[in-house]
Amino acid sequence: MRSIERFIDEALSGSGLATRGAFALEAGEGLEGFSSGVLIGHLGGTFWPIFRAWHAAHPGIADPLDAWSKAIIGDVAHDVQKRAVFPSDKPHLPFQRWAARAEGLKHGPLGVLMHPQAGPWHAYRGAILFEQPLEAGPPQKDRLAAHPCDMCAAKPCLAACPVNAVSPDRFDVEACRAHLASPEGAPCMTGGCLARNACPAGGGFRYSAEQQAFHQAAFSAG
Ligand code: B12
Ligand code: SF4
Ligand code: SF4
Repeated sequence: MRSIERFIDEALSGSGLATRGAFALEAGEGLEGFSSGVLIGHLGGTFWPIFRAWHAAHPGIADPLDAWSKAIIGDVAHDVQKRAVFPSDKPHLPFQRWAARAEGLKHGPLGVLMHPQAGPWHAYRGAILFEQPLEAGPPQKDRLAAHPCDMCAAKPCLAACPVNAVSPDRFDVEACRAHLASPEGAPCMTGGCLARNACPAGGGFRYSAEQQAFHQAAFSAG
């Protein structure tokens, strides 16, 4: 691991977030003057109890997970005097492309990148950008690691959605949202996406029902 990633990880300790690898920026990604970045996110629900306590102390705040991520990662970026960017920034920045570059991950039918250990149970909360290219570090342990979907013959995610929103190459956002808004969508709203939960990959990293209900509420609200 590069020294800057180690420094960022130390600064993030106690937040439940961690670095998720470094990536080179490419031309056309709209971030003139920057060459590289370090991704920040989580595997499983490591941040959930910490975020929940913060949320309880900040009731009524809009988009609380984005606000918490900006507070935590913004402080670290301030410490290293660099710019922080976030998945919620508009126009949207290509976080999944950066993650594919940083961690060698590929998409599965659920539309999320599949992690070799955590399966679909992980996400990105921000990135810190650098003007200079980051020096080459040692090879990432998980880089270009096996893609869980390639080893999943049964593909239960494709059969578990009651409205067939999940298919090998497309996620039907409209069908999913319509189901979530109907009374029949209650199980997906309270316990999480049935298709994501049918996935055998990353079982030990599965989010709690409470965390899944929080994400589903945010997703269905648009
Ligand atoms: C807009 C958005 C949505 C929209 C529309 C998604 C869409 N399919 O277009 C809605 C609200 C529907 C949505 C839903 C969800 N999202 Co969303 N979303 C985003 C957001 C904010 C912007 C995406 C974007 O347009 N980026 C800009 C383009 C230029 O960037 P990009 O890296 O090139 O990303 C595109 C490609 O990777 C492309 N892609 C490339 N190959 C493939 C292959 C397949 C099969 C698919 C489906 C897509 C795909 O998909 C992206 C465009 O949508 C990103 C955060 C971000 N800034 O990227 C999160 C993000 C992609 N979402 C995420 C998640 C977790 C979800 C949900 C599971 C939410 C939940 N309930 O927890 C659902 C599931 C949706 C699904 N099954 O696809 C995570 C994915 C993490 C991961 N492990 O990969 C992200 C990265 C946010 C985060 N904080 O980590 N999302
Ligand atoms: S069920 Fe199988 S194909 Fe579907 S996302 Fe999980 S590992 Fe991939
Ligand atoms: S949340 Fe429910 S409706 Fe949407 S894709 Fe998952 S299983 Fe299907």
